[in-house]
Amino acid sequence: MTGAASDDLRWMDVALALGRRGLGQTAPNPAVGCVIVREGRVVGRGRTAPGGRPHAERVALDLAGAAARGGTAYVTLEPCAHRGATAPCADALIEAGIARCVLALRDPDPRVDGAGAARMRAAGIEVVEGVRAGRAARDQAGFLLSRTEGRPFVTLKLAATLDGRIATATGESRWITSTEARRLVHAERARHDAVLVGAGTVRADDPDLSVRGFPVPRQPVRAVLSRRLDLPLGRLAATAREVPVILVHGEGAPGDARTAWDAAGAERIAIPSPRGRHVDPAAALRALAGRGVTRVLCEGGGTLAAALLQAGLADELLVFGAGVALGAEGRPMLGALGVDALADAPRFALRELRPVGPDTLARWGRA
Ligand code: AOF
Ligand code: ZN
Repeated sequence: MTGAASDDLRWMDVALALGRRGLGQTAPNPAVGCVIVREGRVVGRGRTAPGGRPHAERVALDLAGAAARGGTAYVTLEPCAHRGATAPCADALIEAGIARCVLALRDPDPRVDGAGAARMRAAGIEVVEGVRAGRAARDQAGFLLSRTEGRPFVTLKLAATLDGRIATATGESRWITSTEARRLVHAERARHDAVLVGAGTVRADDPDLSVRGFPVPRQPVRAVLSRRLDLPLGRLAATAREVPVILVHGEGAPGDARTAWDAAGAERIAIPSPRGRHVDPAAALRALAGRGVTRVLCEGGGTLAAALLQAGLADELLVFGAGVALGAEGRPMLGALGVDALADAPRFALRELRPVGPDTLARWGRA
């Protein structure tokens, strides 16, 4: 590998690390990172601001000022070519006198889609594309999926005993995993745009689903799937005006439940749910994407988790394991999957395995 190429990889890694810090904060916009380097020195750096604007390049250019002239900009996504509230980033880079632009991914947004790179080339900037494209695509999978497939990236969180149980036969489940594991769940919530649960979890746990324990610029939306909207007005209703609650329910949900949740300040999306007992998770995810959600952390319960797995909608699994055994009488972490042949079983590849306090955390990606 040439010196220049290895420098490009190194600086792109810095830009990627910066961009990742914005995950969960920028939707519906992507979490982009940008580093501006001149003569081997960083003169500007930035990431997409919470809320999605200003864009990463704007932040980095403002920091660099005149020092950007003649420099190289490393950007994890193609700079935009469309006029939003401010001038397009491609134009801003040209104006600042950037000599070279290294980017990881093309922006699939139809307003950009190659136009940012083309505009910079036409202005005489040397543009290098595809550097660390794989890593960038993994980091920005939520934005890419929402633009290309109209659905968010889905992380499925599971926490279970050695034998895959989540509660005793009597339903006792607090606390199987450690405080360390639970703290990590809050950090994961902060990296997603929405936390999603099924109606059964709301009925059983009356969860709050917000990020607690450290400050976040933006709390994730709390989303619940409930065909009949037969949910107790607990913690979610009490706090719906502070942190958004979106209820995705069937068109047949009764009027009094709708009125009660509307009065609490929750948002509702009614979708057709003709077959079966549950809201179709694919339709629900599309509805959430339509509300600007690009990354979803599903925290259960077992029925929704199984439905997502069955529909091939779980992109990443986050499995916490506790050193506890509950045996066959314990409640299983997944509902029925309808798998007869091993060849039909959902399969994942291990991405990360580490201890978290006395527990383990395994991160699994698509095989
Ligand atoms: C960039 N740098 O940091 C981000 C970009 O609504 P707007 O005007 O903010 O534009 C949103 C679009 O801009 C979004 O769909 C994506 O294509 C791009 N996001 N582009 O150059 C950034 N966040
Ligand atoms: Zn931009």
